[in-house]
Amino acid sequence: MSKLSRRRLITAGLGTAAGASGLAVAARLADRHGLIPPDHGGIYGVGETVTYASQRLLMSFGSAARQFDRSQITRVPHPNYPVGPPNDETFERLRKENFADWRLTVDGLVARPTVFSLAELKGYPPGTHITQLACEEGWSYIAEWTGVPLAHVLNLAGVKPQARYVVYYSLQSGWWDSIDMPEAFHPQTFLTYGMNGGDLPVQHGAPVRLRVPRQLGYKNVKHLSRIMLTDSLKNIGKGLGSAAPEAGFSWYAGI
Ligand SMILES: Nc1nc2c(c(=O)[nH]1)N[C@H]1C(S)=C(S)[C@@H](COP(=O)(O)O)O[C@H]1N2
Ligand SMILES: [Mo]
Repeated sequence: MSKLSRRRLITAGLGTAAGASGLAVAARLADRHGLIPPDHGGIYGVGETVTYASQRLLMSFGSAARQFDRSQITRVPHPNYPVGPPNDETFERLRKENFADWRLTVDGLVARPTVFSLAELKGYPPGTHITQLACEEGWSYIAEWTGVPLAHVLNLAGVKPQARYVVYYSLQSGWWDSIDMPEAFHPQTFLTYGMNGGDLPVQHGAPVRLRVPRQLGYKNVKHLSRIMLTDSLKNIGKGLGSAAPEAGFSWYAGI
């Protein structure tokens, strides 16, 4: 069966199941096709599974986040820190030296675990896009982002076929999240080191933040330190895929 007709069949199946026999059947179908988000048992439950599965099947594989004109860039973007920017000694030392000693570790299910410096990341062919960062609280801003597509770095490290999620950690304790492989390899998903033509400001995530423009602000973790590939999120944190669902937010935050 061709990929498209198979997808159409699954989608039709999901829709019918959700309408006719209840959401539980749709969830079972989603499970069979690897479309169960890691936080499916949380307060969003089955409905959350259907949102994730439908978006993944219907539109998200190839779709792109909306891009804007340079004239639409927000003059004063809003930095958001529910708990304040990192102010520990380690971060201050890195910052004073313009992050020369900062390193990004890429490990887990990769053929070649690798450590990257900021200069190395800046040496790869850069990507840019003018996209909106939208917070779940309702505010948003538009900026031009520059970085290396995450796909490039993942390909350098060599993702093993059994990898299903990319987990990413911040230097700021308590901040970590994860995305699935379609999101990780999406061309707009960047390891972002530049914003509006300059370096990424500290309050927006220096030296590098993950920019996931197809998902809400909280997935865009700042001050990255480590990227880890895994086939399961079960043994990480509370097993819900990120710190966000532990606080009541959805793991999949597609917009
Ligand atoms: N390390 C870290 N990453 C973070 C946050 C944070 O407090 N610390 N806040 C998140 C939230 S809730 C949002 S909406 C965006 C805000 O990005 P901004 O500061 O560029 O507006 O960053 C996300 N990434
Ligand atoms: Mo947010």
